[in-house]
Amino acid sequence: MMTLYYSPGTYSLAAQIALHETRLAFRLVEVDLRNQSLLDGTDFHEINPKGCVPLLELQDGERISELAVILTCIADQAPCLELAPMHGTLERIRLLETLNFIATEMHKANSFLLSPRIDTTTAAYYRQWLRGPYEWLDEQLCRADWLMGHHFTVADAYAFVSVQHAIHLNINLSDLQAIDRFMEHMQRRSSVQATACLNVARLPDSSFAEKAGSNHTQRLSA
Ligand SMILES: N[C@@H](CCC(=O)N[C@@H](CS)C(=O)NCC(=O)O)C(=O)O
Repeated sequence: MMTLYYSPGTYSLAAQIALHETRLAFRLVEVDLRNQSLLDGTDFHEINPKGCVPLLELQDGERISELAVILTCIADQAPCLELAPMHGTLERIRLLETLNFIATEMHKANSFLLSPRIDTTTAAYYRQWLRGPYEWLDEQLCRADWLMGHHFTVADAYAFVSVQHAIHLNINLSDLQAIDRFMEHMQRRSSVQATACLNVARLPDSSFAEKAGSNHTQRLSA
């Protein structure tokens, strides 16, 4: 059975959604990121020297880090479901391109905004800068229901959690209607409902994330 090391309210939710999509059995192990330990006191650094979640442990004990890679790996566990296009196809390359974009342009920049050490000017700059990647996301979603076209893939799970974080961090997405529609589609998927990730209150605390009462936020916390 696969094991996912995760922390509530982090991007590891995307890996949980993808695991639910495969309908394969998996085990969740919670990590206390602040103390860098498991709940039983085990030092998390011994499991993942990077100290980051998510971390996926395969049935044979191999451990995989980096969410974009974890998502691809999860999709490959259930190839018949086409959560990722087949190896050797241009569609596969397009998926990797998209996962990498979310990882480097959205996920990382969102992480900076969660730091209590970021000053208000830099935070405002990041909030403004992050509009670019989310406008790109909106343009992609104007063309089709799902990020890679007419079929759900693991990129949608990553994008969904990225939008949740952006809303929590008070990045203004209210005019991006394709994203709005996409979030509604995602929330209807049983994999998303199974993760209980609709509870925005479980997102990490941030000194800069104002608890905005936007439509998005209300829907996410419903
Ligand atoms: N490069 C990693 C980054 C993962 C990451 O930033 N994880 C955050 C939670 S979303 C984390 O574990 N942060 C460690 C900490 O806050 O101490 C990936 O893409 O998976």
